[in-house]
Amino acid sequence: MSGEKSGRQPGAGSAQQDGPEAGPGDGAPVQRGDQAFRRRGLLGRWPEMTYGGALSFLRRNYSRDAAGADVVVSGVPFDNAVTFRPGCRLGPQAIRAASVQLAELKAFPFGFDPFETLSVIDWGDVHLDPHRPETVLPAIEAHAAEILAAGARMLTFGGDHSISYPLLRAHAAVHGPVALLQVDAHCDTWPDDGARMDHGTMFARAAAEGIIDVERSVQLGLRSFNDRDHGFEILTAPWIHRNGIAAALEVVRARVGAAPLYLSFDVDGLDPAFAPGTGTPVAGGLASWQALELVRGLAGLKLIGMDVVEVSPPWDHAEITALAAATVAHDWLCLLAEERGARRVGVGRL
Ligand SMILES: [Mn+2]
Repeated sequence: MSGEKSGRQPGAGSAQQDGPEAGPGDGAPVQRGDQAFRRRGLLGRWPEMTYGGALSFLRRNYSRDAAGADVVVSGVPFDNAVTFRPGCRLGPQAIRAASVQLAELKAFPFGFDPFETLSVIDWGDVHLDPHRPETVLPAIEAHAAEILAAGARMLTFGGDHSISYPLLRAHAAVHGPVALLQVDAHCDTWPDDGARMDHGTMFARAAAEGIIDVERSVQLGLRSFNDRDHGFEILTAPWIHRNGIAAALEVVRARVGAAPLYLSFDVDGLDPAFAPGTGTPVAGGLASWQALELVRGLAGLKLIGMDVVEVSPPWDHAEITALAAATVAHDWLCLLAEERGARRVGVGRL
């Protein structure tokens, strides 16, 4: 399922900056701008104005053809299931907009361009009718099933956290019960009768249905109290602050082992200082740098899918939250690029 070679990748390497640039080796004309719909092939990149152009995630091609794509990025603009402040239906657009600078240079700290080896498309947003709420979760699950059937992995932007439930159902249909790494302020395992549409209960339902293997799963960053742990390993935010991300990664690696790992990143796992743009903020959370260290430390695990949820642009300031969300997603893609042969090149003390 490797992507088609573009053959023209003047954006890679030294030609990324503005100004005169040598054409690629084959003498083809240099392309600039709006590669989200102008690029042929799924690999490589070329120069963009960071402040303009089509806002696909990381400037990848907009496409509804998952064949040949290693990863399909899509948005799920849905926030009917929130319990406090709404607005995260606008999350996918904001994450795409915040991703532009990450599409310019080689990835930090990896030292490679992930899109020389990893083919990624932006599928756009799943069309939903929030006024027929009974249709929403099945539509998300059907979307995910279609992508997974094409052999691609999914990177999905919410939307509120309830969207993880249909996504997990589709992933479990392919992989069996999956290990869940949930970064979150909240447990999201409050009582669920199987019919609720609630961003605070769906992991209790997922555990009860057996689509996640709680014995292999970790909730990380929590700072809300629940009398029941539902069998999850819970690493609270205070525990991480006292013990560090390296210790958290040891627990995660031991717990997950070789199981298929789905990463669900609720941006409210970050402290409100680092993610003000979310509907249910809780003080005392992770810093952006801790979240990035965590994601980068997942290399080598069986990474099957990721979602980033609860980014609510109306509550954001200076795109702080959207940028953090875009960056954790970008770094997860870099791990997949490493699987495909990209090699980390260190400059300076890393
Ligand atoms: Mn959550």
